[in-house]
Amino acid sequence: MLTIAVSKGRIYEDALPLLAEAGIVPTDDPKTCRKLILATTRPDVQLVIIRATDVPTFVEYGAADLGIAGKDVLIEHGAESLYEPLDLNIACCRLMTAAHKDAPKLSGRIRVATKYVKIAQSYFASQGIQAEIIKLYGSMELAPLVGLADCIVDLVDTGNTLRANDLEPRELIMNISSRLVVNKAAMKMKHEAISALLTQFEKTLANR
Ligand code: PRT
Ligand code: MG
Repeated sequence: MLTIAVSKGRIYEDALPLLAEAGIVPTDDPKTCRKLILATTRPDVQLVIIRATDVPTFVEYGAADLGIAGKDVLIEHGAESLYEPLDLNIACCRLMTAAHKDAPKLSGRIRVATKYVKIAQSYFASQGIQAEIIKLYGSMELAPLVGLADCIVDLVDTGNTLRANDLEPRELIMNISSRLVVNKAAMKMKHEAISALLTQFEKTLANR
């Protein structure tokens, strides 16, 4: 049995066509079904539906053989213990700094609200900017509006969320896409099944 960890939401939606090309179609829809383990049309493959930030943990411990996770989550988690053989080029976005549209260019010692503490720390260090990082778990956009922080570090896709809150994107930190990750032991023990799947994904991606 191969177990693939996927998060509900945009990654799941973008991963479905890719999985389908490999003959993997879940027999339930996680939007309407509360099951956390989904069987698929392939009797040797099941999906586990978990929070995006938990995907590296499940794969690292071998609770899932494979996983699909955003590069943002992988970097923040520290994914040295995982193989990352494929950029799936799905759920693409940009990790950026953002500030109030009327705020001047940031300088001096600044306060930054983000859920990406590690990435933010190393980014501002690399820029020679003294930053105090404030960890938040969501609604980062609120922080500059209520004086909690001078800027935020968050994912931007259309920019609508920033605009709706009078913020604007400032510096690009990195481009983000979702990656396939593989447990190292599973890569050895289930080599045949996993490499067949990798080959199939590569073929689909090459045709896009
Ligand atoms: O939602 P939940 O708290 O369960 O977890 P999550 O937010 O980590 O999961 P989810 O499904 O929202 O995101 C999973 C992954 O999708 C992320 O780790 C990214 O790799 C990828 N991704 C791609 C995004 C976006 N695009 C994105 N736009 N994740 C989040 N956003 C959010 C962003 O944080 C901001 O709030 O969407 C908003 C900005 O979008 P625009 O279009 O308004 O710019
Ligand atoms: Mg979300």
